[in-house]
Amino acid sequence: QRRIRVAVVFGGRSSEHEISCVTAGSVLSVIDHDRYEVVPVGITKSGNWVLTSGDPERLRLREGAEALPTVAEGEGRNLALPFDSAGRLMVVDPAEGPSRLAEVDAVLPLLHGPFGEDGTIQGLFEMMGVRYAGAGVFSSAAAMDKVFMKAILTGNGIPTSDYVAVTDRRWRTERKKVLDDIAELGATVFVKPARAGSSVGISKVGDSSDTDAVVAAVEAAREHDPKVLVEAQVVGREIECGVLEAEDGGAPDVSFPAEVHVAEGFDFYDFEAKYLSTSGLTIPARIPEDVTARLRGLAADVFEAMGCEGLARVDFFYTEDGEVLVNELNTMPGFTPASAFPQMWAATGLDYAALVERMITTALRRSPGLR
Ligand code: G1L
Repeated sequence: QRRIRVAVVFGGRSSEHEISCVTAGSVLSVIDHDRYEVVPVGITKSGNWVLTSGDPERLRLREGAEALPTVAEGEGRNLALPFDSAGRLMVVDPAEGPSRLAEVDAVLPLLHGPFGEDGTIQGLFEMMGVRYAGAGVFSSAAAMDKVFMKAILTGNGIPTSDYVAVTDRRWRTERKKVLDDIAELGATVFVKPARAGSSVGISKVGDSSDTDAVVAAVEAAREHDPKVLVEAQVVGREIECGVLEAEDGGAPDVSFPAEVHVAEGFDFYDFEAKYLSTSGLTIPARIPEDVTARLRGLAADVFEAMGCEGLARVDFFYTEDGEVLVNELNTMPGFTPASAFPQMWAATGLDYAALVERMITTALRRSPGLR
């Protein structure tokens, strides 16, 4: 009997191509090869799909290495994406024919940003009728769009900071009203592109009634996205929880919370500090028990309100007055063994290999189509 076939899709056109490759290396090194046949599918920086090497050694980040691992152009055979007679999309290795890749049992999409975690590749998998790990089309897209995310949270009574959505149309035709609304958010506001994956295009405005400063910040965000979110500042500790879809159809499982310590004076982390060091995390977070319970309950609420599947990381602010607000939802959290999500689950009793196994089994259990 053949092994369960799992495609690991990584690389991609985003600026985080390399971290995706390093993550794939970590995942590939713990997958149980007796149970699973891995089909490593790399996406090059220019968007070509290639059947690549699944050797975790090649994808590992080496001490003192000059270059980070990538999916190089021409390093594997190009894959074709044709439709079969039933109208399903397939992934085909032209050298072998459709036999091998058309029958993938599950996909682990390890891709960041646009065309990765925004619901687009999830749509491709839905069309292929293939099971995949993580959030579906709608949840992925809604989590990527900070404006839709806010609407869903507030609509479900989940606490989050006050905000103003600045669509392109409102910015062109009712700018005065928009600026008035922004000034009502309080003195300090954050201005962000609604759908940017990373921290680009974000600015902090210290005086929200300073029209010139707000206009400059909105225009800076609009360089990245015609839709902009302006949020009231929240001063508080940053606490996050990992959430996993239940294995028994029950309420989602939530990890112990972690506190993230943002180093003073460092606005931008280097690759190493951001992805491969656990130094900025305290797990479990040193917060009162009742706050931990509240956070874990809210993390599960966010997961369900957003219709998440598989996994998610929910980030909170915990203020001096004991208030808890949802800051962000990440449907594809950092996933090397050193990342917060695997670290939180390790502290909760699920090690990295078990976590990867769980992502596969959750994907395999899923029915394609409407769920
Ligand atoms: F497939 C999983 F397990 F659901 C999954 C998918 C993607 C877990 C974690 C991630 N994360 C990433 O792919 C990334 C953080 C490396 C994007 Cl750059």
